[in-house]
Amino acid sequence: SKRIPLIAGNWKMNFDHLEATYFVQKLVWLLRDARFDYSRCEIALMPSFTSLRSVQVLVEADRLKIRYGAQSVSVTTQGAFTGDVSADMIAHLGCSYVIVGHSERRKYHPEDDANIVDQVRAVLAAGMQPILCVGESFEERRQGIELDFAVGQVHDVTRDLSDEEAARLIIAYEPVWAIGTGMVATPDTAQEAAQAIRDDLRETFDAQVADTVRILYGGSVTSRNAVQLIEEPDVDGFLIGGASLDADEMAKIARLT
Ligand code: G2H
Repeated sequence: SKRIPLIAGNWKMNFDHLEATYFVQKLVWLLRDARFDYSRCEIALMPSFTSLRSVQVLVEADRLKIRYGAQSVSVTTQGAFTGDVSADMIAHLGCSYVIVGHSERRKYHPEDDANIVDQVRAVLAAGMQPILCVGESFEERRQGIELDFAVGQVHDVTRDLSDEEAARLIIAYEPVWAIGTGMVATPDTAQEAAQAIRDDLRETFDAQVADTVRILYGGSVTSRNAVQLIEEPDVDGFLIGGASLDADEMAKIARLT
């Protein structure tokens, strides 16, 4: 593929800052031991807000080639919003990415389409790349409308973006039925959705945008099932939850690219 793959670990609400720094050191050691070539693929970790500063200090002190980001962001820039964290605060911690619209956020927090569009804009304005999560539930798949649904979720966000903004998007196709369930999508299913999303980008933007945007697969990815998934032409990497809590798994998956 013309795109550099991205292997991103979504730690969700796991690891305090000490565990986070220990993990990063272990992962880097494993990759060094395997003589991993960082030009082959990008590796990113998404810790909790409370770990970001520790990860930044470690990455900068040791000049590590690991990237990192946050799991959500406020849609406002500053002010009386108790408990929220702004895009600039995240960017100033050296973050490259912010996950936006993960299905767990859509479910447990009132994150609707309008809010998700605003988060994407906030992340872009702060100079980072949003990892926009989309994907159908089992119900939509049962009705046979899964592709329209996932493409529609992407379209809700992209329709207001310029070509330059859209080119900086990363999209994660994460069917809700595959998240944390052990029911991974087949390579065909992942490719079909990624291709439908890319086709829609091609219709909405310059062809170059569609060729640039990385589309990840997420949902019960492990080093075993990743072998086949990464072969698909429109799957440009993974957003990994459970398996990203295991440094050996992350190193193995990165080495498949
Ligand atoms: C999907 C994924 C990471 P898991 O949420 O975003 O988690 O790999 O545990 O299914």
